Amino acid sequence: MDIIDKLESGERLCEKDALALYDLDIFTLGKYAKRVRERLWGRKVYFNINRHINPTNICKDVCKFCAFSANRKNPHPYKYSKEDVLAIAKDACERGIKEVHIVSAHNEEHDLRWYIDIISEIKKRFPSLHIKALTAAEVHFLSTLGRLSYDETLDKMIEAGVESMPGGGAEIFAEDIRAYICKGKVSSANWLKIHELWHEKGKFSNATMLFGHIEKREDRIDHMLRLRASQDRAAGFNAFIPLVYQRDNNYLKTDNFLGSVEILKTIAISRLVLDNIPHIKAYWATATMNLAMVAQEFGADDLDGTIEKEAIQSAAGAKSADGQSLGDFLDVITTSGFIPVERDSLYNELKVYE
Ligand code: V47
Repeated sequence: MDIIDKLESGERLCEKDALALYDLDIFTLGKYAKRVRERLWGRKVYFNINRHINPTNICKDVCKFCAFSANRKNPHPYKYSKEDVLAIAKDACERGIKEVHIVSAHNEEHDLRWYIDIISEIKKRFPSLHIKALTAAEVHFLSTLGRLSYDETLDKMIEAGVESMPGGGAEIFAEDIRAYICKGKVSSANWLKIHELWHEKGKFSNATMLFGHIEKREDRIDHMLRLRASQDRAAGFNAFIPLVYQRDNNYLKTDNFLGSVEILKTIAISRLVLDNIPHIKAYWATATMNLAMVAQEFGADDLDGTIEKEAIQSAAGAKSADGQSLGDFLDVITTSGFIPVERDSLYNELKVYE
């Protein structure tokens, strides 16, 4: 069966098919990705009103792509106190923000106890805030530091009030690339294992992929297929988030910087390959707002949120440091022909802006 017949029939795509999709022209590929997106979500595009909090940038690991952590190129280490984090959460809650997204560097002074205290306190004082916190990379780091199993760490997170896990730290699963760009970070197998354990506890999470650096198309497809297999084993990924590599102020040099067509193709392919993950997020902080709008026509149905403060990608050159105002966000979505839908962190619809 040729690839177009397979797309027409909706049959599950194998590795060879997925790679062949890159050879289709962008409009043919887009047509099929859009068809899936519209079957699932019509013209709706989801977002939430959230606030990112990054408590420290002091990190024991050295990921070559990271411009956020304090190092020779970023000589500005910081560490929030618990009071700092609580003040941000209070301010967010008072302004109607629904989710705090807490991710950080791997700092030995901030152990699991530190996060558990702060998260339980946020939950106690501001019960309406959904807490999305701690990537699988952090779970691995905190478990190792505290000599706990992943299972014990995840249980403590749940007890403290973490409701969902973000998708960071996945980077690219191919071991040779991973060893070069983020040596020492959680392994691909353990990243997947942590998410599967989390899902088996009835909880949801996201999955990212960092692309546009030294990886090849094959590595992106391999990454998607490992996620699809994991979702088959223990479902719980709500969204796949392809993060476009930002190249400023870091140690990962590449000549492979991607153009818009390759980015859109990758988003479209993810929609077609990941037939068991409901949402594909065009993360505007790395894709840019303009390309994120176009990506809605190529399979993406989610735009993350208004973000407010973004420290990780903006350190590497993205124009996302101050988030988006809700008004601007809604205007751009509406004028691009989509229906903005404010969602909560678990994709329940809160408000449809028709
Ligand atoms: O894992 C670091 C990425 C991630 C760069 O789950 C970079 O809803 C691009 O995971 N260029 C953390 N990306 C952020 C993250 C995330 C963001 C938004 C929503 C969700 C979610 C998760 O940031 C890291 C890493 O892959 N990152 N440096 C860079 N130079």
